[in-house]
Amino acid sequence: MTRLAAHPFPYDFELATTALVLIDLQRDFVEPGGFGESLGNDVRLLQAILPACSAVLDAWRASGGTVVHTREAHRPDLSDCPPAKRNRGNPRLRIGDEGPMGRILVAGEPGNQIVPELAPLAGEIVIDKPGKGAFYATPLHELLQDQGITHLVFGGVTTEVCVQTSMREANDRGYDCLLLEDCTESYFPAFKAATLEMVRAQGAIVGWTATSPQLLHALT
Ligand code: TIU
Repeated sequence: MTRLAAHPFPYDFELATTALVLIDLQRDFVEPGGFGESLGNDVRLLQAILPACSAVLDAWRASGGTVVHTREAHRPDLSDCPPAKRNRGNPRLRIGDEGPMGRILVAGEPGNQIVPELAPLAGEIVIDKPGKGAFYATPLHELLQDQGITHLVFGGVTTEVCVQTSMREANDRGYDCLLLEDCTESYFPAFKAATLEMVRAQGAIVGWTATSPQLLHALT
């Protein structure tokens, strides 16, 4: 058993029953010309977490732990993209439109690939998800159940959108969830701070938070 001095109280986990879940660390959100920028965001803020994510991914792999990568991705015919999602707001480019990195948020396009430094290895779980949550309309829960996974350690982007949604979905499915504070980022720093607070409030109502150095120390 491994124990992290997490907030709001220690987080205990066994590596064999814990998966590292990296949410949507794809070019669409962290590079110029993708979905994130099309919504009017400064994507540079998100790039700062990539080294910490990389260190955690390397250490988790070296420990032999289960790794899950997700991508927010739609089918090329957009049959899994509700019009309400595509038509929301007034972005420069909408989902499915052709951008500098290919069609926005469409599976298989260059912008939809996970950033090279975090690219999935053969054997790792890769989930293309049409929603903000990683469990909605995906086989993730069944895949984790098959492997006996009970605990999930989260990183990825953005904190208050796809990460928090996925953590809440996981929490309702009975997983003990930890969010790595320095492996997640938002386009809005205040939203990240608020999300960390609300996740761990009320006795870890959604889950725990800790830092990547704490996890790295525990793994080595
Ligand atoms: N816009 C925003 O902050 N996020 C998303 O649309 N998707 C994810 O968080 N992956």
